[in-house]
Amino acid sequence: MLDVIVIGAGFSGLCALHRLRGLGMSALVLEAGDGVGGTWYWNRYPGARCDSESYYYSFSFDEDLQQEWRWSERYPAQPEVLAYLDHVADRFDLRRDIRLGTTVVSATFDEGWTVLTATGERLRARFLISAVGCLSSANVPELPGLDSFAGDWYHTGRWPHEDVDFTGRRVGVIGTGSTGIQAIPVIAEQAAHLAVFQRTPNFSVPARNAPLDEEFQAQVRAEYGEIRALQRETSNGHPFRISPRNAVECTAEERREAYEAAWERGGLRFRAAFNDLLSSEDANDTAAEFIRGKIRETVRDPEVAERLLPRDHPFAAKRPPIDTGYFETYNRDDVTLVDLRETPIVEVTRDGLRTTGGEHPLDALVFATGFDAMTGPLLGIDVRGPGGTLAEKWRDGPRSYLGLQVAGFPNLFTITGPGSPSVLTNMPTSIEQHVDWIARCLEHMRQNGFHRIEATEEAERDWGREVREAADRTLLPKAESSWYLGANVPGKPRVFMPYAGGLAHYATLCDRAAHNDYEGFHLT
Ligand code: N01
Repeated sequence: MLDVIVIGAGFSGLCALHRLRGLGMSALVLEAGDGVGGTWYWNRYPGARCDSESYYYSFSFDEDLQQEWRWSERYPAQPEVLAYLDHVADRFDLRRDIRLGTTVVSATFDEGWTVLTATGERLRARFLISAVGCLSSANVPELPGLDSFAGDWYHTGRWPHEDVDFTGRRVGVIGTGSTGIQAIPVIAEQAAHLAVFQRTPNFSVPARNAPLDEEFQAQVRAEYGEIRALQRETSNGHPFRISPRNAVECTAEERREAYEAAWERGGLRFRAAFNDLLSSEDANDTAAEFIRGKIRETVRDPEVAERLLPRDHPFAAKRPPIDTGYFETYNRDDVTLVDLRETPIVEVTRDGLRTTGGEHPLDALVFATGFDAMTGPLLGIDVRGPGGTLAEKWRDGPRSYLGLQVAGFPNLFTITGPGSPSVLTNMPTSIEQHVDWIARCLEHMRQNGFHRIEATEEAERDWGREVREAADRTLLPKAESSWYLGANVPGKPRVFMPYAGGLAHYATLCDRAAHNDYEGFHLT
């Protein structure tokens, strides 16, 4: 029997394998894809790029790695992140314990975990670590008639490996989340005509991507110690602090100056312009109105601009996209915005997409429609504890203790599971924090002769309340169509899934539980 089976070979699985090896444990990683990289293996859509900046969207666990790796741009494009993860797999000789092309079908606990793969193989391990990611289960809406479509259709999260050439073709994109907003300007460059099918207008801030010069890279290398420390001290794992100023206490002129500066700097840091943007509706309104003003200034046709204005959710209550030329794309003659609130989709036809406003002829259709987030990847596996299945347990929404363990599922750890800060943070920072905690826990168990660890029902209940209360202290639950709440998947329970209390505070709580003899966990 192995010590550990890890499911998934993205950032989480690679990090976990390296760390477990360091403990002298036998570990095997099972990966459904034919390569490592997880999200960065699957998401090959045009324009796919990371919204965190390259120098900190990376591992901190190895000083030589961070000193030697060179990023070429402020935001790394998908091939560059994938090359980085391939490099990590080679550099630390991880591949010999990774099985590619291996889909896990079920995992059953019986004094250890038995994992069944799609090829019928059974593997046994004392511990199971889920490294399946938060956004890996593609959400393709069930549109009537899709089977009859004569053109090609794609989901951005399952993009083909060979080049998709849209030259001379009429393309439709459904979805204007972070993915759609990245893909739309790039597809528009290629396609003969692009129709964007928008259900909810979104806020977006310019990314301001640029090549990285050697001077900046040298400075980052010299300061990596401080940069990594800062990432661990902040609420979202980014190496910048949120301004201490409150928008509501500033004059209109002071706010305008701060927003203009943040707009010019670009990127996710825009939301750090003031301290109260996610806690005060009045403050948030000022940021939202500033961005709406930018959209009006950018989009030449006032009617199109009006349709692009987000009004139904506070800024950053949904994960805010960042873009390169997104709103400018609507100034092109070969791009049409279709407002699905005015004219909802009726069906896919042989030749295109029919809304209540008429038929849009298409040669290709791109679903940028997101994911069954946070719970979808794990519930895609039939996980069975001694008392029942995870699907039954999570029927009304996910429950966990610290997003690390689920009561009733001994020796199962979930890296960036629901109930942890995960998707509200820079993911590699959260992943390293979880892997470190799990590794220290396993070491503690070995040293003290424990074989089994399980979160208690009581700790799980209390943590569930804390997750709800932390969200309610913010404006995040006010975005009713957000995937944070599961709202994008029909029939999914509406539960705010990530922990909104901040990564630094959360890490303190995890450390405190460990320090207090793994309070909230039952060890035997
Ligand atoms: O998915 P989304 P995404 N009919 O769920 C629409 C991360 N990410 O892939 O808002 C019509 O945000 C839906 O409309 P609505 C990042 O965390 C990271 O864009 O539900 N439309 C929405 O517009 C991000 O948040 C990077 O009304 C339908 C869109 O599809 C997360 O991934 C880059 C529909 C889906 O937006 C998910 O982003 C890209 C339907 N039936 C993404 N169903 C990085 O840089 C859905 N929509 C790391």
